[in-house]
Amino acid sequence: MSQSLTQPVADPVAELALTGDVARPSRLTVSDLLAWPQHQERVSFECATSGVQHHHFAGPLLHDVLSDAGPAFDPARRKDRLRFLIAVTGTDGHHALLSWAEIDPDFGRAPVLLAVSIDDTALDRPGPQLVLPQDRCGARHISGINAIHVDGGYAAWR
Ligand SMILES: Nc1nc2c(c(=O)[nH]1)N[C@H]1C(S)=C(S)[C@@H](COP(=O)(O)O)O[C@H]1N2
Ligand SMILES: [Mo]
Repeated sequence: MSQSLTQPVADPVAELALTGDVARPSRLTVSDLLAWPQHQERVSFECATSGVQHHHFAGPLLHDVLSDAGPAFDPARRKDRLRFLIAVTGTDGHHALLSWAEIDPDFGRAPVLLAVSIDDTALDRPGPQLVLPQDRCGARHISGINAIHVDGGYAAWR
C-alpha cells in the first residue's frame, strides 16, 4: 500500500541565493537570517493601488548580511564601495536595485532590513522581505526574496 497519499508533505522553506562579487556566496533561509542581530521597524508606506499600509517587521540589517559575505572592495577605501550595486529579486520576478552607498553607515546609512517576520508572522515559507523604512512608496518592499546579487562591475564610462 502506498503511503504517499496520506503522508504529510514537509512545509517548503524558501531559500535566497546571495551571489555576485562576494568572497562567500551562500544560500540563506529565514532561520539562517536569525544568526545576525535582529532589528525592528514599524513602517507605513503608500501603495498606488491599495493605499496606506502599516506593518511591523523584524530581521537583520541588509548591510550586516552582505558585509559578512565579503564584498569585493577594500573596506578601508570608501571610494571603492561607490561602484557597487545590490539587485534584489522576488520569486515573482519583481526586482529593484539599491546602491551599496545607500545602506553603508558611512554614506546613506538607510536601515534596510531583510525581514524574517511581518506583523509577528514568520516568513519562512514565503521568504524574507526587503524593508526600507525611509521609503514613502511600498514598491521596494520586495516580498518573497529569492535572490540578492552584489555587482561591483558597474562603470558609467570605460
Ligand atoms: N515580490 C513582490 N514584492 C512586492 C511587490 C510585488 O509585486 N512583488 N509589490 C510591491 C508594492 S507595489 C507594494 S505597495 C508592497 C505592498 O504590496 P501588497 O499590498 O501586495 O502587500 O509590496 C511590494 N513588494
Ligand atoms: Mo504598490
